[in-house]
Amino acid sequence: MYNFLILGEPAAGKSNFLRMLAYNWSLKNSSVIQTKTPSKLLSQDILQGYVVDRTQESYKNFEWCLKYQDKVINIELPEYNGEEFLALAQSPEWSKEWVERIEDCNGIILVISADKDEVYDLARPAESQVETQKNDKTGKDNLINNDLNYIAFFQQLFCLKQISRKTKKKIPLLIVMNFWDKVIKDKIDINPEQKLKNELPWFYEFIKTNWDTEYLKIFGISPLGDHAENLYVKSKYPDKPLKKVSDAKGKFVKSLPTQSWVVNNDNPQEKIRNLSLPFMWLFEKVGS
Ligand SMILES: Nc1nc2c(ncn2[C@@H]2O[C@H](COP(=O)(O)OP(=O)(O)OP(=O)(O)O)[C@@H](O)[C@H]2O)c(=O)[nH]1
Ligand SMILES: [Mg+2]
Repeated sequence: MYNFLILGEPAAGKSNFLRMLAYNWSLKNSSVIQTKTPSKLLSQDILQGYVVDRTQESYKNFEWCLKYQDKVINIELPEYNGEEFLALAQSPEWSKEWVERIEDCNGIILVISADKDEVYDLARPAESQVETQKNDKTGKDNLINNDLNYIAFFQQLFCLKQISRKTKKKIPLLIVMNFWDKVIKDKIDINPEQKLKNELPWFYEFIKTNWDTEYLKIFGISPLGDHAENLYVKSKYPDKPLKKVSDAKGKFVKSLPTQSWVVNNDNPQEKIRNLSLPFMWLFEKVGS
């Protein structure tokens, strides 16, 4: 059994990513097949074209039984509200539970919004999603604090996992830059690694210097795909949806298997319609 930790701030898109994985892994021609899925993660809402709402529940682990290249892989992945991660990153004192979670984990998935300015708009109650306004950036302070939060978190993790410059442990760290559909729509010519460097420059340098490069991988992902921005949480779906909103929902549902995609650093414009790709890397690293 592998214990993977999924880390991400509130509204980083963890839950929708997990739901789309659960859906993709239920498809016959998927590279990764699940033999048992946590039922909570097989979301009816997604199948009907609704986004999964922000998580209210506290930390809970879910066990997935998977098959990849004829090998059985059982993994545990948690679901929780991202506030918990934020609180952890901002506090030097970790609860016993979190210390154990860190000690037990064999791999880490860090979900980061590739669209920082708007992430806090998404974090607001979904009503305001109709017109996603740009944050009137209150200086660069946010960014700096953000960097320090991530660095502080990984510093603690290094202590708990006994990682030092001399004794680097080989724990795979997968960083996914989420909402890549927005990056492509904005025609920003950048790859996921450069994006991470732009968003979190101190953290980027920190992690590049201190993590074993063989065990670090950065992808861009769009679990909800090209229609994401016009999809709604079920309870917030407008009574009289605009045409683009009802169209998006219809198109999303009609070809659900091809909605999610991933990009790599070599060719960040090419949408690879295989959401398993980051996990395949993780499975290979964790088994090696
Ligand atoms: N553009 C785009 N937006 C997305 C995508 N996936 C999720 N979102 C948006 O991001 C919001 C937050 O996603 P969640 O999956 O709830 O985020 P989370 O990390 O689970 O948040 P917490 O549960 O609060 O920790 C959603 O309401 C969607 O509006 C995507 O692939 N593309
Ligand atoms: Mg969530």
